[in-house]
Amino acid sequence: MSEKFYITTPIYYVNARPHIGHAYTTIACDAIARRKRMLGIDTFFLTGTDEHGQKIDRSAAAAGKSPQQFTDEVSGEFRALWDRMGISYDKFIRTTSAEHKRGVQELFRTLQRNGFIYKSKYTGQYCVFDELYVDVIGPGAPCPECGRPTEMVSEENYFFKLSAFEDKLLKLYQQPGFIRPETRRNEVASFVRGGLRDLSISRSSFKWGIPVPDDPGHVVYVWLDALSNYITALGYGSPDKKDQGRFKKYWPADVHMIGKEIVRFHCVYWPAFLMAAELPLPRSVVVHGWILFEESKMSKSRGNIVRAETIGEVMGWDALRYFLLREIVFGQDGSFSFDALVQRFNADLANDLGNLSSRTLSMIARYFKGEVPYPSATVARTPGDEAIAKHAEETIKTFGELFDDDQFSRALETAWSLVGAVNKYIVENEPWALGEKQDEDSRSRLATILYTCAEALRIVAALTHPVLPESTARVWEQLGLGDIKALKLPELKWGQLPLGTKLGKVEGVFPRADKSAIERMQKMEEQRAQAPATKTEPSTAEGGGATQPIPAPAAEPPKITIDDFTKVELRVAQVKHAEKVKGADKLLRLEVDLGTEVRQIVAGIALAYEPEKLIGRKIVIVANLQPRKLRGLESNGMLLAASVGDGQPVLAGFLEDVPIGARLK
Ligand code: ME8
Repeated sequence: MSEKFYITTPIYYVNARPHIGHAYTTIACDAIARRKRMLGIDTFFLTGTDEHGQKIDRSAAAAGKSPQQFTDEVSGEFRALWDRMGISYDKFIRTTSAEHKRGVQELFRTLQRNGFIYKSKYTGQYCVFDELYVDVIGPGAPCPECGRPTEMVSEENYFFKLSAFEDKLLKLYQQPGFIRPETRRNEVASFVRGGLRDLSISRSSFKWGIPVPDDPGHVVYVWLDALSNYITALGYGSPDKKDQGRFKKYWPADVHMIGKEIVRFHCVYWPAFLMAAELPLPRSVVVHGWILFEESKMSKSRGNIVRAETIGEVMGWDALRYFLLREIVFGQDGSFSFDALVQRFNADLANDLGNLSSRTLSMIARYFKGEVPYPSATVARTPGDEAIAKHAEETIKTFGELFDDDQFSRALETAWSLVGAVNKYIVENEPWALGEKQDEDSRSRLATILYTCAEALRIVAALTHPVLPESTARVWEQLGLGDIKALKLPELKWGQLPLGTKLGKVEGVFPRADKSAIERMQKMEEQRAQAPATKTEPSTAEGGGATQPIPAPAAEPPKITIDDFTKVELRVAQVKHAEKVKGADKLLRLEVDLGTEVRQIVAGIALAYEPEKLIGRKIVIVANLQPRKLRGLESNGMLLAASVGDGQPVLAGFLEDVPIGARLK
């Protein structure tokens, strides 16, 4: 292993508020980074936000904000959450920062200089949701990745010669450990074997991106922009010597941690860009599965999200960290439920570790005036004492091997096997009975037992600190050991607990959660789901502390009768003409055909739809709405659209063909 360690999370799209799916990747990286630091390795942990591209441009527009204002707010939320959770990142990169822009332009120039970029016309389908060029035919054809309708793009673009890298990439995948777990390798290799086409790496029909050097009519394709964060954050492209030094020191990355849906970008596009730029390749791409909630991937677009704040506020951050790393087999999908969270917390933390800690420490406080007792030199040790010491030594070894192989769940399982063994040892040895006796042999025996328990507790706390940073730091202090950060993991072995150490104040670390905890969490999430999107406070430059307010419950909408409903005349109309309304960013003037007449409607969809793309589209309108004037133009009806995310309109439509003028009932 190298003496430095560079680990990255993906940078998160700011079109969604952070949820525990995002927290999962971040927590896993945080745990790894913490362990590396404890091992004495010079570690750099990067996270940040992905803020350019058409998807973000549209989300901002739908929220009625400028892209900069919108991205400032949501990026601030991510950062504030990581700060609240105590995520130990070394740098939080934003793709809208000057250093990143400079680095991306430098990479673009390098690719150009090395002859891997040419200009050509791109005509084809594009999935805005995945920010991906897709091989499907026809307007609205579903994206093969996510199933959403794709959009036709016909632009003069810059292309990257991806096709030149097929063989080199296939060779790269042969390198053991480049893609982890192994199972993901075949998937990527077969994609590459299927043939690679050159990749369009610029867009010219919108502006929210990094301008292509010397051709500002184009912005850099958002994935080239985003992937470059891994090097720009270190200082790639900077004229500053210090930045250059940091880049030289930490690049290549040791681990790019990603979710399984973005493997292609990290294992095909990214190494190809780096090869073309003659830069070293990352040592590994580590792929995890999805957190499922209510049976499907937790995501904003499905609306099935759970916020980390809810769990942190009710159960504590360590509960969330422990649950995600213990319950989910890393690499596979795993389900989240409040019941499972509370069950796991009570069984492993409140009962097993909590009991070991409180029983051991309170007996030392009670029987030895709060000082770590000296194991007896006169009364013989039992095989039971020896077995615990041996078990602890083995745990140090196996925990490390499993953890360093990304098998967090199994690593924690081994630590809990030690916890279980010590709890059993306590029951078998009944220290409380010995505590009642005053004879020297009983005191000596008691000293050995409690020393054994305290030493095992110390080892469990040391090993699990990367997963349970807050609570193990408290256990450490209660053991009288001061700041756990001073611990050097490579030196950890049995028998180092200093004798006679004065314990800190002994108190419970994991209070048991009851049913009301589940109800509270569910209620908090229901309230959030019902409430309209709350305005979020941008965080300070240092992130820090801002919590999202818990919105008040929304009132139940009143029920209406069928007669009320039939008063609303909903009809199919076809857009004949569409144009922007001068001086109003959000408005489009539409002429729509109802079969019997052509009407003028003024609609607030200009930020989400380009007028030309609406021509010929069949939409649904409320035909009997009283006319009203908008910007001096009469609007005679209202079109129907779903309001998604932060209010982005998505027009209602039909999968089958429907005649113009048909009524909806
Ligand atoms: O993909 N379960 O950003 P993103 C597990 N900006 N992990 C989940 C998850 C879930 N339900 N939902 C999200 C992007 N994630 C790009 C990355 S990198 C150069 C650019 C995790 O915000 C998953 O790891 O949509 C995913 O890879 C990451 O969040 C970022 O998702």
